[in-house]
Amino acid sequence: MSMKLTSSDALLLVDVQSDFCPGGALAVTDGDAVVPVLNAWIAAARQGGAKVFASRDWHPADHLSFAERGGLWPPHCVQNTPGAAFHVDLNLPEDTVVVSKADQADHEAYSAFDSGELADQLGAAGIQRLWVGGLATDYCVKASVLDATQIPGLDVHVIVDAIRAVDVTPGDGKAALEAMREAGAILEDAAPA
Ligand code: VGL
Ligand code: ZN
Repeated sequence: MSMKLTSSDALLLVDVQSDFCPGGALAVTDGDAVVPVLNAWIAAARQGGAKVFASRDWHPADHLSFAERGGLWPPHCVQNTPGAAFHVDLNLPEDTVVVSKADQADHEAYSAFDSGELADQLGAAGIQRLWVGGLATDYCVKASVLDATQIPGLDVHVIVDAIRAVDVTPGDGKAALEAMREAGAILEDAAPA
């Protein structure tokens, strides 16, 4: 089955940043494998007049999630560093709306909906279906998808072959998929048209 996008669709690319890809500070196994899949969805979005949103983890150098402050993670996605850049092969359209998150030192935000701006923008654009892919399945994709399922009238589709998990504990990615499905998200296997 293939999927046509229209102007009431939006694509949300979650944190497709160098630090989450092989060679990066917080590399997700096979993280860069999402890029060609998402490029096909971006092409379909452009063709159908769908909006493209790209979230980015955008931490100050002293973010509370970093190990030196007792957090879970090595320093990653520090604002204005190469590791925080979107993957070079991701074909972001010029009119992509960039959603920065977790940009305050003392606040963690895994969800692209944390500030409330993204939900407002989807509402203002009359978006009825949201297609989500990116990194990582068990953190920012999951948190963003769970928030999206709370928005009335929005159908949320997770592009299963366009996400990869950190899997701090084996099985985390699988459990995240199940949690997203239980929250009402549709786990989508279709290719874009
Ligand atoms: C993420 C861990 C730490 C993510 C962000 O984008 O999934 N994971 N910060
Ligand atoms: Zn982070």
